[in-house]
Amino acid sequence: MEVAFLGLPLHNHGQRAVRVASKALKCQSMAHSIRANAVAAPVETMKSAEEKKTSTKSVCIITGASSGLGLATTKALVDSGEFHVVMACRDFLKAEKAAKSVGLPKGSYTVMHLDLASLESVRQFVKNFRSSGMPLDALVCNAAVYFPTAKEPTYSAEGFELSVATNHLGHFLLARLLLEDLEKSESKSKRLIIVGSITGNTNTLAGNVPPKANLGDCRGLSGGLNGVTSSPMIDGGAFDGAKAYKDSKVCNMLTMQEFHRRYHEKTGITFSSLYPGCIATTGLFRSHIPLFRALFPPFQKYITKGFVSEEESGKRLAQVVQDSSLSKSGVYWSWNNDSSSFENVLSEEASDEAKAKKVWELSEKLVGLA
Ligand code: LMG
Ligand code: NDP
Ligand code: PMR
Repeated sequence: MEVAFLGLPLHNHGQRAVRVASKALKCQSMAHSIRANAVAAPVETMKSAEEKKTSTKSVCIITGASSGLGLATTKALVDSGEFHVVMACRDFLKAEKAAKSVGLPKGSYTVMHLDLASLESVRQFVKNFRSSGMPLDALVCNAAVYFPTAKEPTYSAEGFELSVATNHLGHFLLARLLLEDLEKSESKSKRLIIVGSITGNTNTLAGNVPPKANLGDCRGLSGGLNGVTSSPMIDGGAFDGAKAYKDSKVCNMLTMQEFHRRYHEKTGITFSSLYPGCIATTGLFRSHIPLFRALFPPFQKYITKGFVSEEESGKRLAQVVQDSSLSKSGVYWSWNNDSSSFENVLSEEASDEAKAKKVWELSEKLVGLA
């Protein structure tokens, strides 16, 4: 078997994809039974006290809620007593275990299958969610993958480079489809949040660590990121996993602002992005070299001082979902070391209106909306 740097198998992602695909089939039917239980409350009226309580809660979908930031945010929202969380995850059993590991009470969450690396799965998720009868008050686009050691690109079901496909294109389709559900929400504060990052912003030190994010003229995105007739990279360059991740975060932040410009006034929805802090212990770094995984947390804790715990990051994202002081639309939120939130300034590229429009229009074509 081919082996990459320091013993990490090169075919890791391929093997994972196969395992997840077979698991997904098994999980569909389990998802049904759990959904039927958890979902009954919001649609039925005369039920037990417990179910009545659920029906007064707002509903928030969080993608990638099976670990890291997504799980911690789920926990914070459920603990607030105000939210029922739909954990939109590609690995049903992992999500169930994760929910149990943080002590989420039965009925306070619903796991639904979503694989962002397949547009078909995104569309199916939207159908499943709608048939559950739950309203939608907040959507958090949180899931992401990062392939820093990959020498060659891997691809989504539709053949798009996998990190941009998962982190940006899957979420772009999901958010576009669920916009009408959010619009129907009776909540006073309906929100659509797309998680961004400091590393996509070249107006920061962290954003200047090579390779830097740069979408260029988007010729690779325009060509479909397929590595055959076009480059797998948005800017048309040679594949670089770390850059693809940072580029995908730029797309996330541009998309949030384009949503704001197109839909905030019309719908009243609050659109936001954020940098939750450096959560150096999450699964995001699972395919990085072991030395990096060992040194990264202490480096962030003691040298950059940018480190935050998963719990703290979850509280921050939960604020963006529910806090009335963070209800302004079009904002990229960050936090000071004393954990007070502020409206941060995006890099020139991540706030470029013409680029946002271009990424929006090219993404529409790739996901089949235009
Ligand atoms: C790329 O390496 C990889 O090629 C790619 O696969 C992906 O991982 C990508 O961003 C992710 O990084 C780029 C390179 C950039 O990264 C490294 O070389 C990291 C070190 C790897 C060494 C082995 C593992 C150890 C991991 C430890 C991680 C934390 C580091 C701890 C030690 C830090 C001590 C300071 O890195 C560089 O090229 C290094 C220099 C980059 C600086 C860029 C900053 C630009 C702005 C200049 C400001 C002045 C610098 C002040 C620095 C103060 C630091 C305290
Ligand atoms: P994790 O790896 O812990 O969590 C990522 C989640 O995304 C996992 O639940 C994962 O599922 C899920 N996911 C990955 N691929 C897919 C897919 N195809 N379909 C559905 N779900 C998928 O990382 P983090 O918690 O750190 O990352 C969460 C967000 O925070 C990301 O948007 C990241 O960019 C952002 N962020 C993270 C920072 C950090 O320092 N960690 C800093 C700034 C931003 P599974 O459990 O099955 O693998
Ligand atoms: Mg970075 C100065 C502060 C700072 C902050 C807040 C981060 C956050 N990083 C900082 C500095 C540096 N980092 C410096 C000076 C270096 C060179 C030694 C450095 C290196 C580095 C690497 C190799 N940093 C990294 C990596 C990664 O692989 C991570 C990455 O880029 O993922 C895309 C990463 C990160 N640094 C951060 C944050 C938040 C990350 C990770 C994740 C993300 O953006 O989501």
